[in-house]
Amino acid sequence: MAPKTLKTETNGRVAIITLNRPEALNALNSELLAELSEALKRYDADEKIGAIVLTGSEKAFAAGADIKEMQNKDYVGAYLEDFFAGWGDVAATRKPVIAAVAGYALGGGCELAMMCDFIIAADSAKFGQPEITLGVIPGMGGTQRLTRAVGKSKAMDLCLTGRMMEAEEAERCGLVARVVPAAELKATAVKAAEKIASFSLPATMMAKEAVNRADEVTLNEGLRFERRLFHSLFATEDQKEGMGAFVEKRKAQFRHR
Ligand code: CO8
Repeated sequence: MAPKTLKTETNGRVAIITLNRPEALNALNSELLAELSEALKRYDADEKIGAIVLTGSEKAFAAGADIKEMQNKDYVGAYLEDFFAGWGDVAATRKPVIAAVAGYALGGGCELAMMCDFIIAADSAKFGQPEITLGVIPGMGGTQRLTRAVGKSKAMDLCLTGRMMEAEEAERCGLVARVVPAAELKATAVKAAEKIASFSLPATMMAKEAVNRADEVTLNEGLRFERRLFHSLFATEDQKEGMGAFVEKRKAQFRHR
């Protein structure tokens, strides 16, 4: 059955997922979570796909978790269903995922963008963790991933005041990798994804795994982990092709194996 809350398309080895709940500025409800999880798992398992772009509309990447769906929850119910634990599936995607953000990326929307591997923002993008204005706090990683991305002072400022920051500030503080004019957002993100997808898939997946490990372990453990992955890539056909092509002064033709 076709998803109701998002659109999916492929462009060569790139999959593009567009959040599509315009009536609620792409607010994240359980249906959207289920459909997004399903799409990401499908592309993760599809060997023809090498990278994924996640985007929203011109007005909103996502304006947060769906407040109307959440408002009547109680503690025990939220605890028993482990409300929103399913968002862990998004962060667990193994192939590279680029968030292409225009307009609002607030609350769960900012947290969703941060679950991706990097963020390309339109100059219209606005990021924030406004949960405090609703009497709660971020619950999908905002206090953790944001702090790692921008440091304690800026994370505190955003989580405690609930203010929004513009794309330029988001780039300056390291939340965003690049800012582009809004009209060029999708093309820029797809081009970056095409570049990633043209490289050896085991290498891009291991690069993602190794960079993510930096958030979790000590420097020495991270360096050991990186070295083991590096060694393992010498077992791939793509390492032979990549280095062979350099020596023979030709463009590498990776087989993604
Ligand atoms: N949830 C539900 N509906 C929403 C949401 C939302 N987060 N955001 C916007 N909408 C709806 C509006 O209710 C409105 O619907 P309707 O036309 O039926 O009234 C429609 O989208 C358009 O919105 P506005 O009319 O408000 O549009 P504006 O351009 O005037 O304002 C804003 C845009 C500033 C983005 C405004 O909509 C806003 O402030 N939205 C809420 C932002 C917010 O507070 N987000 C945080 C939500 S809480 C959260 O994300 C917690 C995540 C962690 C949960 C983890 C659980 C474990």
